[in-house]
Amino acid sequence: MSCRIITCLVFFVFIFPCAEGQFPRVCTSLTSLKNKKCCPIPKGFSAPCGNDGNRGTCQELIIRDWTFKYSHYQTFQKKDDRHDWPHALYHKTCKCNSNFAGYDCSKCEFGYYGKNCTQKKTLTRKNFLTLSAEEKDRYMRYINMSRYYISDYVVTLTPYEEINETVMANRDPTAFFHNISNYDLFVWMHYYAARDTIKPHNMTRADIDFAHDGQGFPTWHRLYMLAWERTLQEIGNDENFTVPYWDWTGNKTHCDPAICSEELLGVTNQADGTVNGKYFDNWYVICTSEQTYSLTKICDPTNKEPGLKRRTEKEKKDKVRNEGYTMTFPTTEEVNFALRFESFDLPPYGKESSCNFRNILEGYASTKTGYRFQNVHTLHNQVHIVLGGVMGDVPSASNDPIFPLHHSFVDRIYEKWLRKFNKDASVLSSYDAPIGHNKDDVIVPLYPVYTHQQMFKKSFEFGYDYEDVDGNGKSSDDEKKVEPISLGDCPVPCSKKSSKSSAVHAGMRLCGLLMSLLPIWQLFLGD
Ligand SMILES: [Cu+2]
Repeated sequence: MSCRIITCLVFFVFIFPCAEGQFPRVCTSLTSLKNKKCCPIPKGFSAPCGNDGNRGTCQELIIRDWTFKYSHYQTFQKKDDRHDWPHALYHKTCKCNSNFAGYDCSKCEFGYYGKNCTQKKTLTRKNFLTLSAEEKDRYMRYINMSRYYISDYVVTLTPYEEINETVMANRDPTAFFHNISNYDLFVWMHYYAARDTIKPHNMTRADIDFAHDGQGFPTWHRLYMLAWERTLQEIGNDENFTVPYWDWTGNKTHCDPAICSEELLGVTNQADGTVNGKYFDNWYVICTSEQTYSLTKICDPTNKEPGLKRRTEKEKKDKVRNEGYTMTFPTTEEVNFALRFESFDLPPYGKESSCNFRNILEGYASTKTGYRFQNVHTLHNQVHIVLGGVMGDVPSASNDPIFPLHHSFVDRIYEKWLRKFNKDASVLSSYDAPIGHNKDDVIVPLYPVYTHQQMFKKSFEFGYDYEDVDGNGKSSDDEKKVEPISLGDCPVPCSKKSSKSSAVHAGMRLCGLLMSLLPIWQLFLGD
């Protein structure tokens, strides 16, 4: 049955107008690129950006000046296409009014609906395990459909410099842009953000990642998940659909059989690691580590490898024995440990930082001590490693449809933190985080453009909520222990309560001094 549906879909390739992505196809004509303008006329309107309907105007694209001096990672500025994205191709884009959104202002901002985008709705992301059989299947059905619906975004493997030279010589650039299915677009965007620096001169640098290993990890993935969810809503013609979350804390070494079943996310064959199931007969992967290993060119998403793999139980045991990895899923206690940290992130705002929420959640700092040590992989990272296969390789991880379920749960933890501590984007560093991760940096390569700052807001702002998380970030899986609770080996933040006692004042000053020395101390402890 599933095979018949798939075969049928293969013969009917749909052109479907959805997804946030690389570049809108409509903006890759010679005229558009020559004018450095991406201001399309939406369907049903007669002016760019739907200006005749007061939806938006074509304006100068103002993003943070990518040539400014960052305190870290300066050496590769101007040498990686992503630094100037999307400004390398477009200087003018649509700026949408009120709740209108999208590259041509034909859509609504996240959370808004209706013809005039005035209807606000809050959808609930639910626990995958508590969904009805029909709802569970719906997720897989939409994911599967998204493999066969061609996006109205296109991707390019050509350096922007070459595109611009072609355009200046009045030659048609359309051959540089490739159609891609909606699912593959999301796989490719994750790869694109996470890949190593390639250009120019075939130089590579592995420690550049626009989505991971830094302050922007939660915000990058929040936008990515919202865009992916929106795409699935459009494909399913189901505006109430939400991506469920997979609470992996209830699992030990295997993915829960209620999720990883024949009917849903597939069963791992213990002989060779291949994933089998109703939706996996024709599964394929793109941009795998083997394909991107040489690092000399951008991955070609049309190069498809059949099948999907996850780590077998034997491979898990070998990894424990040979490399000392923990091959069990993280526990509720570990999640709650991360949620004790009021500091969102600390210098150097990359994977070396200690004693902060972001790096413990991402999984580079210990869930026991709070400190970063090499080869420590916890929470988010640990789940990727235990699952293995493409999930174990950051750039190609989204090839596994379990990725959105995992990241929906990671986003739920981020949301609990936002509600618990009630912080705004002023806690984000503007200059000292890795490139692509600073407060005003653009979230590469999701288009239209959003910054990390814009994604540092509670989920209600984007029209969604999590089942069983209240307005203060509390949920049934919170720790029951009463204060004081341990922050591992990390210093306890200084008390903010004022006191007239001079001894208390002196203590607070000393505490403040020690806290300010923490980043320096971390540099010694890090690698
Ligand atoms: Cu990721």
